[in-house]
Amino acid sequence: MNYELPKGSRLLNKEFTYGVATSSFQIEGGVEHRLPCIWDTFCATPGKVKDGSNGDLACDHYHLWREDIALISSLGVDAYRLSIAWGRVMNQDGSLNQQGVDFYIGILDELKAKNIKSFVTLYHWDLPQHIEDQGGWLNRNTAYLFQDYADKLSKAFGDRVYSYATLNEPFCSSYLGYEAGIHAPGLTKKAYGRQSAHHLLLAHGLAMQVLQKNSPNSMNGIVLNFTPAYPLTDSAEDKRAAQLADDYFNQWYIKPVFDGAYPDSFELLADADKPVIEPGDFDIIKAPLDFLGVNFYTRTVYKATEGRDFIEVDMVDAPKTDIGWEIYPQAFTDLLVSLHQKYKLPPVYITENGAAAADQLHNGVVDDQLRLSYYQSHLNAVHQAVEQGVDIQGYFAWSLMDNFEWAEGYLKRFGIVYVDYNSQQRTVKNSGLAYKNLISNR
Ligand code: GBH
Repeated sequence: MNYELPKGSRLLNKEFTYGVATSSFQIEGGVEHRLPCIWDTFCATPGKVKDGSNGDLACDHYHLWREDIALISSLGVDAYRLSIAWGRVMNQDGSLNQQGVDFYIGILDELKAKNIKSFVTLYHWDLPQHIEDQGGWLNRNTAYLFQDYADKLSKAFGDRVYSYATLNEPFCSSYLGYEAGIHAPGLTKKAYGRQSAHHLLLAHGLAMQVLQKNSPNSMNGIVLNFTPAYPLTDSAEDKRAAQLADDYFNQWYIKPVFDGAYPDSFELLADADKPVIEPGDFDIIKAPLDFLGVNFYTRTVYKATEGRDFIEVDMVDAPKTDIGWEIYPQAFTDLLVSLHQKYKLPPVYITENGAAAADQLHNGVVDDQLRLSYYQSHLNAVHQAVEQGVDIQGYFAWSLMDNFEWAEGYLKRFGIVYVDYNSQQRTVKNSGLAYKNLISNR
């Protein structure tokens, strides 16, 4: 089993970084050793998470982290992307929780000992509940609390971290959390989505200031997700619909970071939906980055419709993963090339890419053909973007192992390693064995 790439591809270069990714709430468990967060509350609200599950145990990584790092090391990867649970390292009074800090220091030191680069994300959606109780990301002060957290933690970590990302996917935190209600905290108001997005972006800029000061030798940036928008037909109406959707879901989060402005279609917002923006905010938000993390899974197709800017079209006959997302690798290449054309990008890392599949363990083997072919076609798509001039330096598989898939609970599996949730046994899937071969054959 192996993934094939064209001879001479940059993706076969030893300098190209291969990694695996996880996030705190999705794998750690160890809930009694941290503050409650908005996802604990959301999970406890009936009807929000499909299987009624929660993150109390998850993959029990809180206790199994040494074994998990040995597993990561056995895959031969160059890097591991993890996130920090804010409420594990900070107390409610804003002081550091040394026990939580030591938990992550243990991980960072073990990674270093195994020669694995640490890519640390400071916020992957698990906002401490007491901060949500003060308005969460609707409260401007949360951006300053985040800066303070980033400041204290990066001082405590010293020079252990190879790369910091401020936020993972502010689109998900703001739109899914405060506007569509699919994620915690489950609010549903357009004005909330837009205001929380602005405060998240501000939090990113404020955190960049302290990271660049406290940790000048680490590579600091942000991780954004993109779901490229395609028009159903070539009609001017459908093209406009796709363009507006692209602005709303994608460019909204990257344009402020690189250009210090929202897309022009910001002006289409009703006044009541426009976020409060203070003078100087964009100067903070557009802090220079050492890298941009790009997460990609799928595309969405849109058409024009009466009375709305756009409406999503379900591509009924298209190939899809087990979570219903269309498999369309060309969108990955097109996305990377278009970002490169639109913005003055720093080096790009693909910080997440992967597929959900209905995996089964048979005699110690998980033959995940769908995921194997997904990774093959998407590695090719990254190669194509490199060929077209995009400076892509690395690629992380989402995810190291099956884990808590947010509103889908444990029903959807994204790992290249299978997790038996009864025994907590891990089994490398065939997609993971192929990844290991690709990396070692470079
Ligand atoms: C990532 O989010 C997360 O960072 C990670 O924690 C998560 O486990 C992983 O993806 C898998 O979900 O929702 O049908 O409209 C990705 C979030 C996925 C949001 C694609 C937009 C568009 C398809 N994005 N989604 S749909």
